[in-house]
Amino acid sequence: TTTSEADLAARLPSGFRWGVATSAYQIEGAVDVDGRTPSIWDTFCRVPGAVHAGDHGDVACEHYTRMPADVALIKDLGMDTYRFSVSWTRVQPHGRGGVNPAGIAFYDRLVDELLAQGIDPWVTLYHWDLPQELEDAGGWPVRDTAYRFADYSMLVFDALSDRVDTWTTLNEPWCSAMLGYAYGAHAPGKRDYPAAVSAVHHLLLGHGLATERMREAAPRKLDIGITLNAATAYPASDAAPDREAARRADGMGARLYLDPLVHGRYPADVIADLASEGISLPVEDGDLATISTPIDVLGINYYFSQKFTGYAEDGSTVDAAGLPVSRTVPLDRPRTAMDWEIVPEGFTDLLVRISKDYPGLPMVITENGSAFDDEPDASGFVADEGRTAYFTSHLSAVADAIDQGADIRGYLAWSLLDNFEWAYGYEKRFGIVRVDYDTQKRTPKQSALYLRDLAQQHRTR
Ligand code: PNW
Repeated sequence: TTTSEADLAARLPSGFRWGVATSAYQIEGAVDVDGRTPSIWDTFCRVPGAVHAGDHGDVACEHYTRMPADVALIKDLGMDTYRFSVSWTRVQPHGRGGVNPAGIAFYDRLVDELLAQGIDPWVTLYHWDLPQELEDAGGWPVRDTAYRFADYSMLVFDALSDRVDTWTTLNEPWCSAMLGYAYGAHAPGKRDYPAAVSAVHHLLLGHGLATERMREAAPRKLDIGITLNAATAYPASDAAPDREAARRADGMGARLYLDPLVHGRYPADVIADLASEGISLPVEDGDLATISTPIDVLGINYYFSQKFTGYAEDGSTVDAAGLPVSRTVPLDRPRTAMDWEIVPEGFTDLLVRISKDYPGLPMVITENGSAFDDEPDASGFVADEGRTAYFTSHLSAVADAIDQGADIRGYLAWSLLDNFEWAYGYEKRFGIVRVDYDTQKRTPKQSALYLRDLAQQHRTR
């Protein structure tokens, strides 16, 4: 209702940013035009069984050609910020060498279009689409990829930093490293845990190298940072094995990234856990100083939290390999279409915890949202009650965190459009705008109108 919208809007600080987010491979299509070459996602989508229904990003939302209308849509929805990612292989088709003028031209036009509509562009340099040629040379498990990323970042920075104020190096390095190299769920589909741990370090090193160089070259005061996906890991009980399982999950999911970024050291307990499995991080002299180059903004992507137990079904606390058990148990909450439990207080707990353990770092929610299976009516409108309620509860959770001292500067909904949801293909819909993939017609859902009203209430409160 209008009253609760006004109440919620009133709880958010002045200057709070409202926006929407997307990523290149999920929406652009046009994968073989203007010199773009394949990324690891183009390749992965061709692996039988890798992606739901054999879906791929060849066409996606045709954003590459429909960009001006999509920017007009963002404007119509009253959003002041648009976070998008740059496709590495459009800008630098071989993952090394000079800029591809036809490729960077798209982002040049996008930035101009956004500015003409009064929308702040927010660039994410890497949202998972590594050039296939760099994967063939070893990918993120090899150190050279970090240097290649920094070089690529500077090509984009040199082209757009005259007009773009806010920069994110990496989106969710946990997903790149673990889903990509350990669990095989994302490109490049590897299942090699030690390689994934090396990937973590080289992703963070790439972030640090790029951040140092962008800072050095910044033409004015810019906001540079990284985006992490994180969650609260709750122990299933006070029993030591459950608390230990939650500690391990939090270590691998959050502290392995936050500690080196903010404190310049990897967490000792996580290092020890990895060592017990015979795994080490390939750290060289000076790396941690580079990785902890100060950032201006920490992006947080939040979707769900989980509860962990250290007991197997049979009650034992070690697995067949002699390693401690760690598995999730349900919190018994309603779930989204992703089967992710809806846990708004996990969002509050996460944000308050980060603000206490890593003080002085402004945060922006760079993604938050949900997939639901709602059908459109005959006109294409989707009355997405579940997604709207998800936004309400999670924005309330953000307001709760702010009340408890967290410095949160804005909220970007995931996502502007229904899009290519990675291994789930087009089956899962996160958009606040419905996309009819037969006609490419865009229709704002109820949740989009809700966010528009909320942002409006906030501006005029
Ligand atoms: C994020 N997990 O991915 C990405 O940044 C988006 O591109 C994506 O569309 C969105 O969330 C929805 O999935 C995640 O398994 C993928 O915890 C997986 C996880 C978290 C985030």
